[in-house]
Amino acid sequence: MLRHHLVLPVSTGDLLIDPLPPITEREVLLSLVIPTYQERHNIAEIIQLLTLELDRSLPNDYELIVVDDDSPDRTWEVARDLYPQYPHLRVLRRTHERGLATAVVRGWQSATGQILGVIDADLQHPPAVLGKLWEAIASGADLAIASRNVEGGGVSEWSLLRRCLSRGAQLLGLLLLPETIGRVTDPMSGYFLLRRATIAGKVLSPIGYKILIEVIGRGDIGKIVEVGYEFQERQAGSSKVTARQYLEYIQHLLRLRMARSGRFLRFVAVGLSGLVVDMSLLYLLTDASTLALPLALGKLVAGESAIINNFLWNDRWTFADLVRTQTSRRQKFRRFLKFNLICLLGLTLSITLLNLIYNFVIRDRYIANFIAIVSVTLCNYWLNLKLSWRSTDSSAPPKIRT
Ligand SMILES: Nc1nc2c(ncn2[C@@H]2O[C@H](COP(=O)(O)OP(=O)(O)O)[C@@H](O)[C@H]2O)c(=O)[nH]1
Ligand SMILES: [Mg+2]
Repeated sequence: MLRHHLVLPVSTGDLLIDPLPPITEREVLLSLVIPTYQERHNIAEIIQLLTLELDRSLPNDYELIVVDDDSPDRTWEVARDLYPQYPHLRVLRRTHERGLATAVVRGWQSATGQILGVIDADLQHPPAVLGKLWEAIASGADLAIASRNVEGGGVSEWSLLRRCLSRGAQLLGLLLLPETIGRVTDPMSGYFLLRRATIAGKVLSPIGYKILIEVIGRGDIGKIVEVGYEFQERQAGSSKVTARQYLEYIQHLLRLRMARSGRFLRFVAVGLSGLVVDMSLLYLLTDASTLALPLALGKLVAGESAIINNFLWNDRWTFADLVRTQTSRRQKFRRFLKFNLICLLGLTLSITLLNLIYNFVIRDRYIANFIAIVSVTLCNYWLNLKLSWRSTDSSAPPKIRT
């Protein structure tokens, strides 16, 4: 294998992971990123421990990628000097960008593995847990997280204030992004493995420290497994967390919220355009002054035209990012059939709800209709996200040799 005694270049541009690893002389299964800033006193030990662990469980099938943000203590240089002892080690020195979460993505961009991971350099994440995380992935999980909040996990020496801050941050996340933060017990974890395919093709845009919420928020993640671990106290160096990281966390949550709500607003806008199509056609086809076709026939044509209109807009705009890799005619037609089916289901539901609300809850047909439309829109959106666009071609995750 060609050994670089130079520190490797870092990608720039979008924080986008390719579905296929870059072509190199050697591919591996696992690429583990170790973000560092001012860790010269920890880096040798963490590399040694990780190598011992992985030489046992994945001999010759892993790489360790240190991503250092040009630390003034020259961590990158200390790491690079370890090359002769560790053939699986690579070092990236980043000079144009800063921040933990983006460092992790830059590391993954240069990764050759199908499984990507991250672990802190400061020995607070015990390398021994890697084995269990790997097992979870090998048995089909998309994401395996080392967690402080499941059995076997903990933060023994944390002060009450620190525990409260951590729980408070989690609670805020739950309020703003329940569908993301609520999926795991330790959304703040910085120690996990995931399948490349779950985030490939998505433009990531994290701020600050919390790479895991970005991955769950924007990735296409099915099964998640959490493995307990005890967060160790730092022995050398110091934490870089300050009040600023709390602010960045809130900013990050808001950005993710906007990204997700933006999709819903697009869906609603498309729905309104469908309403215009439906109404106009109904007028043109059935009005006495125009074609005067039978009402049922006119409504059928108008309704189906609105469905086609909505499908095309949603496919090109609302869910465009989800279909980037599924552009064949067959895949598109399958999405259309599912969309059609869900719309018909929505219509049935809407009529039923309208009747139920009008007869049993509130005797005002417009309020009843409004409640029915809002409920059905939410239901339609969710079903289409999960069925028509999210998993058009869901194949089983690739089996991994352990
Ligand atoms: N590349 C890079 N790594 C960072 C940065 N900030 C922190 N890290 C690394 O990320 C890991 C976790 O950081 P730390 O400050 O210990 O966070 P804490 O454990 O939550 O207190 C350590 O390996 C740090 O060296 C950064 O801005 N860039
Ligand atoms: Mg730390």
